[in-house]
Amino acid sequence: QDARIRRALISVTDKTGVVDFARELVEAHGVEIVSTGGTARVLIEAGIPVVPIEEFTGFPEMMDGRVKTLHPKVHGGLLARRDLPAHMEQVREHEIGLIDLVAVNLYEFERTVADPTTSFADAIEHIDIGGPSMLRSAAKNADAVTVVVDPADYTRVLAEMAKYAGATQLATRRQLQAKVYARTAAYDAAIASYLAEQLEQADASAATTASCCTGIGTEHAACSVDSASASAAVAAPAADSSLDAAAWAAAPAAELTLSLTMQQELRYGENPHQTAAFYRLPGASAHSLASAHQIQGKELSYNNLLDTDAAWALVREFNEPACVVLKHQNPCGSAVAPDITTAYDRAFACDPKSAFGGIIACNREVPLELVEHFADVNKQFVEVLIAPSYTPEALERLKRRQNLRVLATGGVDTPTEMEFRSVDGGMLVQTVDRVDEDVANFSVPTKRQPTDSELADLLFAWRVCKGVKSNAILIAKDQAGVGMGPGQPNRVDSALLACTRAEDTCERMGVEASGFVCASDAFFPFRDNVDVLAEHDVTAIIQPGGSKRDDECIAACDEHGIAMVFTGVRHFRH
Ligand code: 93A
Repeated sequence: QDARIRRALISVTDKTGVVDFARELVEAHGVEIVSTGGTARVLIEAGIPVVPIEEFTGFPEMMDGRVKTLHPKVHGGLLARRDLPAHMEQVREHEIGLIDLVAVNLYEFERTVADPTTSFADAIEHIDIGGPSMLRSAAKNADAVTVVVDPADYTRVLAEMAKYAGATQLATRRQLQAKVYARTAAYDAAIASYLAEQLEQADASAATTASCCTGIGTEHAACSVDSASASAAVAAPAADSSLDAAAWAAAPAAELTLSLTMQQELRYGENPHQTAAFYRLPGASAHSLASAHQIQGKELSYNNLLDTDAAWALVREFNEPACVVLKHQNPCGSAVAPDITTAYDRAFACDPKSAFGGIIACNREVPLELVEHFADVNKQFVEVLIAPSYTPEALERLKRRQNLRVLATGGVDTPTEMEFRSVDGGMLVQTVDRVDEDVANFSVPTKRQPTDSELADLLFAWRVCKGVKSNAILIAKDQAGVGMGPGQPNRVDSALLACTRAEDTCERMGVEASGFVCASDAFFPFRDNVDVLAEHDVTAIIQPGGSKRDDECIAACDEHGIAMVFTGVRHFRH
């Protein structure tokens, strides 16, 4: 197509280089310049002839500039297909002037909201509507229209026009086209992220939280990562970066754009020679780790964050008071009890040796008594304590452990719905794993049904097992996780490990090693697991079922008098 540029529409907030660009368009190529208010003024002052936008559209700029270029004469002039006679007929009929080049850059929304003193109303006024619309129209019609969103491209366009008698090449227009949609997607992502953050802040200030909190890291004031450069360029259907997990799950977006907000620069990564930082996702749940407030203690490390995340994910699965002691991604202690201090005592008792240097997570307000138990009675060295809130007395007592990182989430809610993990050169995205299956759908294929107390322990173990690395086996007794077999590459080793730990726990506590129940995160491939568990006094098992050899396992259970529950759902955690 003839892409000679005869008319250009220039409307820019960043006026860098625009005068020289417009001057050369006019003087070297005889281009007619149409321009909006502020841009037109700058060009006219520089002595460049300009057709004001009002004259071009026959309509005044109105509503404080909210409506300047949103007019069919503009969008018709950009979108008309020069190769279709019907389009060109309509152009003539409605006296539309074709626009061959658009140079637009947008109201500076990102810069405006990066200033913490910006009001909400001011932020909204900085949402550019007309600019992105023109860019998108022009880019859609890149077969005929040259679109320049980046002032750095002015010289390139001029150079090409000089070479090709006032026209640009299709290959160039295609590159400029792609640049436009990347820019408008990043722009919308920044708006969505700002609005989601505002909603969260409103929620957070509505909720009652401990008073003396400071944010983890630099919170909100920190720089917003430019999605075009540093963005991990994942997630969120483009128009909505607030991570609508249900919408995404229904139709995973082919292209996902995510703008991440820097939450905290970390001293280093998993190891001291690795560089690391913590970013906040748009749509982070109100009581997520990313939303938590650090009340006191040393700076959180990369590994602290990983382990605290795993611990918090686990306790928020429980409605009743629950405590988890977590080390290296696995809950080495877990218990529920009528009160949170008892839950802590019982969780700690599961494995005091492993609890050294662990994370404590509680799903209830932490009272003084609990702090006294871990600090004075157990003298437990703790890396991080995370809970919805703390009583004033507990906070006072915690001050004596200056280094202990104490986090308040302000409440307990359901987790952020989407999960991201990186692989070499890529990103995996999934909806979050929750234990929300309906017990009514569980079945018991064995001759023996679990007793009420076995069933209560099975349901407890099933929840905790979700937080254990696969292959995961968890042995529970009296609503506490007494033995754990995490992360073995074969399930029977996990079972053996869990049973041994359970027996050690009982020996240490001076109680009989019996009345164990077992949860397995995925089905048993062979009956050998059942045989091992039976040998170690497990009387009831909960697992998904669905193995080719279920029949073998059911027969083994029946031989040993074990009751087994099938959940039909598995909870791998790799
Ligand atoms: O307020 S808008 O969303 N409505 C419009 O119709 C419109 N047209 C252009 N913003 C609009 N623009 C933007 O104005 C451009 O994207 C550009 O950033 C800015 C240039 O305004 P001025 O030429 O008055 O400085």
